[in-house]
Amino acid sequence: MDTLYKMRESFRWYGPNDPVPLSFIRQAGITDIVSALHQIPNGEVWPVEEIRLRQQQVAEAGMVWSVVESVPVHEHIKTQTGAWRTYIEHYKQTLRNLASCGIYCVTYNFMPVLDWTRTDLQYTLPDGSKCLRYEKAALMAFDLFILQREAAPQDYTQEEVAVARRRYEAMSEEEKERLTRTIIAGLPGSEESFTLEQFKAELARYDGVTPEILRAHLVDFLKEVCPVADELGMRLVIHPDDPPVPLFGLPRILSTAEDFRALIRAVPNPSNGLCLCTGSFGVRADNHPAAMLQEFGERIDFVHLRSTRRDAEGNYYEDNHLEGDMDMPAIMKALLDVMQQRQFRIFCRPDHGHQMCDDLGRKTNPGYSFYGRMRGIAELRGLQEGIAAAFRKDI
Ligand code: DNO
Repeated sequence: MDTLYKMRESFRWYGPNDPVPLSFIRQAGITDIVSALHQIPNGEVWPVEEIRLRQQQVAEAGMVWSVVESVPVHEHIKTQTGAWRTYIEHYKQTLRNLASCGIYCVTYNFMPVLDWTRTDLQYTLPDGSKCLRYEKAALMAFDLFILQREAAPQDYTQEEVAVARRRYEAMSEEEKERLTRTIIAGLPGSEESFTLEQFKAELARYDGVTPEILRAHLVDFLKEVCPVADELGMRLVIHPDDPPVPLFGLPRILSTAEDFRALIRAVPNPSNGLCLCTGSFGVRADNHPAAMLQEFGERIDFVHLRSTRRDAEGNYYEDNHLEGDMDMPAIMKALLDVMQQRQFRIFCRPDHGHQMCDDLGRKTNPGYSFYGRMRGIAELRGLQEGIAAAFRKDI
């Protein structure tokens, strides 16, 4: 059994301002930390001294900072405007600095304007815990009637507009404000937050940027940074679109297995990798995370384990890690198989968790409270042990 390659269990930590202390994370049995230098503005080089300082803080708590999530890609790189070439050079330098400190796995995403998006950060479940939820009618109501995006009516069917209108009319002023904040004020890790006017201006930068154009910009970016990462022995893992559907008329380019297939066809460099976020991909019934692990396992160095539960209206909420629509045993089995084939322990973290128990009364980063994630890793670890033990002949 000892020779089995198992998950390298990690937890996200937002740095010294994170309400969850490193000591708690260690007591959850975690060995590796996923972090980022959130204090550095997007597009700037991450200085070696600051990387070392974060490493030291993590080391003092008895763990290792192994994965960066994320080095954000500046909007100008995505739109190829302004100083985008300079930002690419900065990105390369940040990679060199990280590698010189012994950090080789870097997550990023190429979602325009907004990073991940939800409409409710406090959706109460029957057991009293709270989770993150995406409600399509609320998103449409925001787009059509709060933001009043000009092109929005063309993006929806008449039936959808009617649903959104009913939803909007039923909202209190307070609910409208909360929804607006939830969508544009920036979820943890997204680094950007906007007012309604700023948000409109940011969206306008993407007028005329089709998915094909955005994809070409991603390819151009990777053709620049991957050779550097290859040489440094690094892996750049792209995080999928969350949710994996178009929002606010923005192009989406990493929502399916075919999207990643196309990306490695265009940029076959070994450093071009995938962050398999089961919860993001799993929102679409046509995505199969276990099959993606089998197909892209060689390039997956980082896995987010999370399960969503969707309904027929296009809404979903984040369920307990072993519940919801994801076939977590199949995912875990595929993960174990890939790790044995590669003889490599893949970094995995329980992604998000319910706000529960003592965390209910605390201020927490949405999705990143402590107890829910601890429940998640405990269940996932148990699942892994069970599947691993089933390979044994002596029990
Ligand atoms: C949400 C996270 C995202 C993710 C970035 C990666 O919880 O999965 O914020 O870190 O999209 O670039």
